[in-house]
Amino acid sequence: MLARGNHRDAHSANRSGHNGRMCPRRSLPAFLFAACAAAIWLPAYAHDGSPTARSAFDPAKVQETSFGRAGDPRHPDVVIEIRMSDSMRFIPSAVSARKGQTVKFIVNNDGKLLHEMVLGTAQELKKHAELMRRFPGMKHDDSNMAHVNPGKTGEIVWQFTQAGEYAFACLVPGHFEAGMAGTVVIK
Ligand SMILES: [Cu+2]
Repeated sequence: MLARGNHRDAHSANRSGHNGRMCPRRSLPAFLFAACAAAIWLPAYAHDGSPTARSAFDPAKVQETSFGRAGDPRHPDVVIEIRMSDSMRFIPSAVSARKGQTVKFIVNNDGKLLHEMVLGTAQELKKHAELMRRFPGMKHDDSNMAHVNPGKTGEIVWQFTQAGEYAFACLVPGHFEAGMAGTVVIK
């Protein structure tokens, strides 16, 4: 385990005491759904959602989910580069890693449209996509996703704590439906 005091000290030195985008609502268990619902019903959710705050990893606030948890960006075991394009595909669309590994996904947007990579279980992603269809303007953000503007690069650092087959998708309305999805196999 990390020495929490040391971590916090390093943290505040780097970030001038900004406590990042951590939001109490993240502690809800069904967090994919919760993040979306919170964004719809509680507009204040987006108040601290600056993209740079994503780097504020705090092990004390990491939530275990059915497909793992946010990983420490300073200690990835594997780096996987993923490209997104307006052909509504991820390249590669199938990736794998081993149980327990922290994977840093470097996500490039080669297109002219906004794309995003959202990690989850196939079932959760489907539910989330349905919400995005019903509320196209809604904001959603969490450590299992990266919204990437055209020509830019984003990242997700995720620790897969259990073996299984997981998924990722672009949930910009219409994109998932057009086939913009992939799989992550954890052995
Ligand atoms: Cu997309």
